[in-house]
Amino acid sequence: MAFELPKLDYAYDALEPYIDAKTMEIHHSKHHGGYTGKLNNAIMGTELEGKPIEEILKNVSRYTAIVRNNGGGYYNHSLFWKVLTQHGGGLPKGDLLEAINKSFGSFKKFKTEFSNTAVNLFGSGWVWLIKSSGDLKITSTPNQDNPLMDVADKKGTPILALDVWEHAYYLNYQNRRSDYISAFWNIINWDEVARRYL
Ligand code: MN3
Repeated sequence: MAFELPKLDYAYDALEPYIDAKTMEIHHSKHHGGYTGKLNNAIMGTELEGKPIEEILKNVSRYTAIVRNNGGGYYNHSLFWKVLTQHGGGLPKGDLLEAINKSFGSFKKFKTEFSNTAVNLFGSGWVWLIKSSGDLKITSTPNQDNPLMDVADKKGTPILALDVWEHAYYLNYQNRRSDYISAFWNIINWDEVARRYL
């Protein structure tokens, strides 16, 4: 079974005005579609064909840069679309909010630390909220790396992701990455993040 580009749960224009339809269309169909196709081509006929993506990422240091970059790209975007919704924003609830308060002091402090990590990430990469040995942590990765990879500095299970590649925001925000990061907080699907936290 080859990996498939997942369908979005919403229309390309659903996240406007925070993320514009054209950016969503290119990002999903071309960028995510590209990673998916290249991953499939790279593993076709190899021992990796048919393995779950998490399994491939866990041992990614053993494989080629093509598998690392496109396997990460496939996984990262699949998660990113899921943690966004037009009905998003506000505060997380229940156990997740409690865990955030415990790990970061308050939701406000968490938001500041996550946003600063995203603003200050040099070049292309991702910012993550991860579950790691019973705790919540914020981390970033370069390129299409992620915290599931054996090469990651901080490892854990990603429950929230933010794509800070320029292709994620440049059409609408140009060089204003911090405006894109502020907009992100209005479209976070906290129910989905909470589901992944449990
Ligand atoms: Mn991207």
